[in-house]
Amino acid sequence: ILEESTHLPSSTVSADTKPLVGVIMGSDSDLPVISKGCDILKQFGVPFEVTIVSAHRTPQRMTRYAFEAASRGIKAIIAGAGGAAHLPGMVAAMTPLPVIGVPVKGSTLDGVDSLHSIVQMPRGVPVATVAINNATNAALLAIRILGTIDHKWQKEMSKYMNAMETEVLGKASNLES
Ligand code: RP5
Repeated sequence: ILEESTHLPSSTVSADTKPLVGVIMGSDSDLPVISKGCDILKQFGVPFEVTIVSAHRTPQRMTRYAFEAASRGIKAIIAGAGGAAHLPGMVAAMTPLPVIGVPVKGSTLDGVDSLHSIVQMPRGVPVATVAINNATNAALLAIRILGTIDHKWQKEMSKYMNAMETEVLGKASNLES
């Protein structure tokens, strides 16, 4: 059901590797933001798929995607959308998988519209919402979720955190010298 598009970053899924993370976005205009999350997934070597699924323009495709994701082996879904950002919430309503919402900043309301649309879910239907435009954190959270079922992702996350700490300590010592 996933269409490949030349406008999307290449997926790290080969014929014999099942994607563990599904990355979807409401429009190709979200791609500059969402591709940052794809970069992290690639960096960690997480098999993922990426495509466009619009809550408003392709509602049947969204429904099919949400209902089929778990049975296809997807463990977490990252959903980015802007404006009336209904995609993450609607997908969460139709799958038992964890859904991570990325509010994408549009041209008029600084992304607060997207943030509120995604974070203000009704009781019973959670969406883990990251900061506006922060697809990097969405990917890191997805990898932490994978770490609960496969220890290798926890080890990779620890390496990433150590490298981050080393980088900051290096900057601090440069500043102090
Ligand atoms: C949302 O509407 C998309 O996620 C996008 O952020 C926003 C605007 O879409 P385009 O008009 O740029 O395609 O559904």
